[in-house]
Amino acid sequence: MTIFEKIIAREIPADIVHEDDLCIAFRDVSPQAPTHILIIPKKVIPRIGETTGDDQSLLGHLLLTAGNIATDLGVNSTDSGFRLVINNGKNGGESVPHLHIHLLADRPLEWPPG
Ligand code: DGP
Repeated sequence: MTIFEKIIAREIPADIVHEDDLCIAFRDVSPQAPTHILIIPKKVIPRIGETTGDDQSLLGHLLLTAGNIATDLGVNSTDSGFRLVINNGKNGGESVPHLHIHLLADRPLEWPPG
């Protein structure tokens, strides 16, 4: 069981900002920006590269939820803005093998990423 499954099961604490039937979102324990939220499906999926057509609506839900959270947190404007990131595998920087979308905001973010 990954650390994220334990957060879903409330076996370890997290600063949860959203929860619904399909997903949960909480603040990253090691924030890389003043606002750093992780949006994760409750379904156990290791990474985006292992999703299938069966996950189409779930993936759409995760993205819509990320946008809604950005709105709730006041960063969904062209003046402020935010970035969504999905790390996949070793070169992608994945460290927790449970699909998650990073939502980063409240500082200027460089491009290209490091
Ligand atoms: P990634 O490197 O893309 O797999 O991102 C994993 C993120 O998960 C990383 O930014 C740190 C975060 N993280 C790891 N363990 C915990 C935890 O126990 N609680 C919370 N809130 N975040 C965690």
